[in-house]
Amino acid sequence: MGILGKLFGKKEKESLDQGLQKTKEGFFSRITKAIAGKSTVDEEVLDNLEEALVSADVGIETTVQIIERIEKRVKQDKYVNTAELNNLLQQEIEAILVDAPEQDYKDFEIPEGKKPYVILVVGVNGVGKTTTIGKLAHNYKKAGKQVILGAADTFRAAAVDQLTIWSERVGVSIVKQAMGSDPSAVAYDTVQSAIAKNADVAIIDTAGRLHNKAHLMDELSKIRRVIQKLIPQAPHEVMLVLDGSTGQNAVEQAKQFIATTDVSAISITKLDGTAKGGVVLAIANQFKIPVKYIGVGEKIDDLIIFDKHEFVDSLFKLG
Ligand SMILES: Nc1nc2c(ncn2[C@@H]2O[C@H](COP(=O)(O)OP(=O)(O)OP(=O)(O)O)[C@@H](O)[C@H]2O)c(=O)[nH]1
Ligand SMILES: [Mg+2]
Repeated sequence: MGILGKLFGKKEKESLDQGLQKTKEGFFSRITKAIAGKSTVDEEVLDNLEEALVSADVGIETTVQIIERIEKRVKQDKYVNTAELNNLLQQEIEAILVDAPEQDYKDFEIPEGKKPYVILVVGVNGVGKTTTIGKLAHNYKKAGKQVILGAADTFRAAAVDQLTIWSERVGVSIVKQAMGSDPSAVAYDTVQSAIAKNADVAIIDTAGRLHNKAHLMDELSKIRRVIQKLIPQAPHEVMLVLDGSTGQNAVEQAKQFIATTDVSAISITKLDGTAKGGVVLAIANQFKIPVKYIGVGEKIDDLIIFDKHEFVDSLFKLG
């Protein structure tokens, strides 16, 4: 309770509510429509609800699970009126979302014996990797941690510049090399520097890539192997960043990335300004990999720790 109580303060809840505004509006109008004019939860309501969830980007797999659970509850409780449906939905949705086994990250603490904690950030082009790294670095720094960023996206000069700007904004150091140099060499340098400086966290940025480009996926494996020469257990975290505003596309990307690389955590960005936030439910249910953070804006403070209870609560709260 202590941890959550502290992190999920009023400010976090407000930015979550605000970030989910468009999704909430869409989600709600659909659910309200699904039960309009009905008093009990019958077959027709369930059908409508199923359709509402699918069109709210919850995805078929996850929707089917939710509907099955609601059906079961309705059978058990015999008579469920539509007024109770929101509550029931909220409970059943929360129950199928994955929680991270370890909760340290909610406090931006480093797990025992994992210093420097090495995070490798991966994903498709333009999903928000570099921005998420900047926000993460800010949060770790706020928690009193020493952070080093590694600019292993050497594909474009602008990529290194962008991460450099974030490092200055946050006030953390950065390891970089010339554009076009070997990304694994930059990753190695970053981890080596983190060890030398006794830093707490090293966050490595990578170039955007598609899962079906074999040579680019091999490059990720190489980064991993090279880092392991310094710390055998590293990277401690491989963070897949997904753009929530792409809806089911983000689910597809997750599927492909998870199949080809050892993803251990997920961040979902750009939930502000999209009505497709229901996709978070699909991702947090389907992959058994914890969604750790969500992005609700471009600014340094626009990263929120994903907490399934708070997320579902915000989703169902209108106004
Ligand atoms: N509205 C909004 N914009 C975001 C969010 N996260 C990132 N962005 C924006 O998305 C755009 C792409 O972000 P980057 O961080 O450069 O994405 P990237 O994955 O590093 O891109 P590449 O390095 O080109 O693959 C930028 O304009 C960011 O400001 C978010 O949570 N909300
Ligand atoms: Mg980038």
